[in-house]
Amino acid sequence: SQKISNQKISTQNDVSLKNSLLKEIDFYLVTDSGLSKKGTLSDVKESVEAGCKIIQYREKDKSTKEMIDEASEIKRICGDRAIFLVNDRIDVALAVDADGVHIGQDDMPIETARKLLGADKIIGLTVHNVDEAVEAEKKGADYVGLGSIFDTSTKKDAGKGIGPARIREVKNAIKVPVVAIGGINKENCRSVVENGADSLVAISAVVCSDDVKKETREFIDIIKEIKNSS
Ligand code: 3NM
Repeated sequence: SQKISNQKISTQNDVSLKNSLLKEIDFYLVTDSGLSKKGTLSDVKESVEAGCKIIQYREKDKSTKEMIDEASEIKRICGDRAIFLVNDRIDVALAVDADGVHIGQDDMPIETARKLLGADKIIGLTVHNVDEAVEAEKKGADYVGLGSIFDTSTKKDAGKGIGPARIREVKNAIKVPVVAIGGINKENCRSVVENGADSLVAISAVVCSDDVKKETREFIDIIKEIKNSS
């Protein structure tokens, strides 16, 4: 597979390339400064060094100025090695020229986000079921985040886990990549990948550990191994 660096440039205005680029990702890191042991910047650095190819900056407790400073630092760390998305805050994504955003069902409507960001940027949308996933694809989402797969305490309003079988239902209904999120750890991630997830997010399982680099590496190895054997 081509290096992310070449593809990041050639994704411009090409939906199918964006799609194949996103499908290549195994492990997807979402930051959480509240849970992090060593801080968001350290987590991003270690995870990217371990081979993580996509970072989502998710920050709920900092000022806009602090977020812009941190986001530009994350963008620098990602460089050509990883895609850099900002959760929810289209303004922050635009301010630092991130690769795109990840938004939820109650955030800015996807059509509005697309108008502000343009065709080149990646937009991911959180969905919980087949109907929302089909709708997300129709409205131009480049990927969907499906959750919460298992129960989790990381996101207070995540609701009960929908179970990994839902991943297969959603995969069968849409063409854009499906990113699984919520309560995923190294023990239960097998069922997530076997049910067709293109990639998966683990927040607490990675940022609460003493060695983010090692945890990321292990997730990537496990996911690759399962994908290659199925
Ligand atoms: N979104 P952990 S669950 C940020 O269901 C987020 O949409 C979710 O953290 C959703 O890996 C979640 O620690 C938290 O469970 C995921």
